[in-house]
Amino acid sequence: MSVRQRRTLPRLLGAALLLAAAGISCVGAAPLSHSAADSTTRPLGQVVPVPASVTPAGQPYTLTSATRIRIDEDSRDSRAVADYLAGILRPSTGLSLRVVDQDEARGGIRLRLSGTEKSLGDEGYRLQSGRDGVTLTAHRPTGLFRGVQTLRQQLPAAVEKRTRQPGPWKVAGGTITDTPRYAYRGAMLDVSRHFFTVEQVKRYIDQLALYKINKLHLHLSDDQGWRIAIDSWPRLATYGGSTQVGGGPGGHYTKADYKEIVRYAASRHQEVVPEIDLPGHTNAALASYAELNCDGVAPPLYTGTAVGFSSLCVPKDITYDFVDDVIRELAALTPGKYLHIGGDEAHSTTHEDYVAFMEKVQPIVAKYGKTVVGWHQLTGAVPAKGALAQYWGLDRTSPAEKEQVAAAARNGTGLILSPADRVYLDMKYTKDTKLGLAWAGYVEVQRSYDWNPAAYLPGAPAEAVKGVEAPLWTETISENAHIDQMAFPRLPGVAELGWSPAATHDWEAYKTRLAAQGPRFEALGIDYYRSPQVPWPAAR
Ligand code: TNX
Repeated sequence: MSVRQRRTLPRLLGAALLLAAAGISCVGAAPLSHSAADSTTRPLGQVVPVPASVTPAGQPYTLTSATRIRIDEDSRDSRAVADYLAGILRPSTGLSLRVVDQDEARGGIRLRLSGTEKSLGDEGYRLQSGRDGVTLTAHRPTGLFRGVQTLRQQLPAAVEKRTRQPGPWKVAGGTITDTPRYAYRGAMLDVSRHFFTVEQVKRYIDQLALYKINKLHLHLSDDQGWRIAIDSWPRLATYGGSTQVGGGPGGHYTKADYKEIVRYAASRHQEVVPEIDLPGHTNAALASYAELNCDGVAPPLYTGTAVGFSSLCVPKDITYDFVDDVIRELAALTPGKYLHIGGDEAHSTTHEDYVAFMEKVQPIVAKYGKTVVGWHQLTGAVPAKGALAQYWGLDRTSPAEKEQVAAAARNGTGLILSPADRVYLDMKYTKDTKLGLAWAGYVEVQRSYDWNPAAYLPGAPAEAVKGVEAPLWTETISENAHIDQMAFPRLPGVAELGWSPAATHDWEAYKTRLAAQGPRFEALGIDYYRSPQVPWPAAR
């Protein structure tokens, strides 16, 4: 299917949905009404993120009591993906969907790992669907997992419910071949301003998985709370983690808790990127250990929302013993490649001290085998070779600051794009949004979707852009429902910017596909923001 055809199809579907919402029925492949939409086959490729290539053809596949999930013999990774898929499909369909070796059945859903399909890369997959079955092919297990998300979204939204639902369960016929635009597609959760339990983090991980996000960045320390146990400095967690914004009890992850988050993220093919924010945003640490302060006096714990008032003591040797211990212990808990050292808003650190600090600290990250990520202020020092800078500027950021980041990018520093006035999930949608902040302006759904990461930062080469990330700062966010309201529906748009080819970018087409996610959010219990910019199907 050509790009042009791919882009026309969503428009036609959008028109059909609008007609349906108005109670006008039409004949054809498109849904006739919302309730019919749920039991009608979703056109191939009407998913988020939109696949790179979609070729509808032939008959749909219908799941039945005879359907098996077939895997290659001896592949533990395929079995894990198969069990995950079965776990999603069984409660709603009521089907047994036994996982079997591929030779034990025919047709059905086949998960196939192929050593020769190298062009699918680490995360790509091919989905072939027809009357006899659905085959997902990938070069790596992660590709199968990403393909499963597409398969899930091809099925009616009710498949996401945890109780038995009426079928039929059809997957449109044809072929999807799909690989990501960017290798880094992240979401950040600030567990410092408000603490979130392991269960809450897992819930978010599951939501991110549906949109093919592959990095979970955890902001583990800030002025208001230190959230990870460090054995060599125990008071960081026990005292520094004992409160949060507003003065609640806070909390921290034991090492076992943290390993469980990392394990769970890995089971959803996500890499955890831990962040210890340095040298600013460190009041919780400074309050826990008087000796870390230049004057030797520990400040009180902090439960407000100001930024930029704290700094580690750059000239003191003990500062680097502290940083070495923390990074060593955190790196040991981190199977992933990256370790984020923050570096933002160090307004209480002089420029000279900041540069000196980063010069000493970045080699510590390398010593423990990790690659540095820092907020883009890191480009005001000398970023280590291979480091990534996370750009969180906005339209009104000064040309000089933008150029500093662009120059670093031209010099080999990779960029993760998180422009605050586009993808900060804590920004209010409009003046009426109850939660969130507005310092970067209001960010409605279209604004968060409608930009091009490759051409966003003037003077930065497109190849320097390694991906996108949507941060969720939590000064005003303390419950699952708050996460839902702010992340949905903006997060799927950021996920699409990270995954889908630039040629597919089209707000009109996207908003129709996003609208179709509404019933899925509901089935998943996600309390999303009903943006008036999106033609959500009429409520039943
Ligand atoms: C800026 S973005 C911050 C955070 C705040 C956030 C609130 C960044 C690197 N620093 O400390 O939580 O704004 O939107």
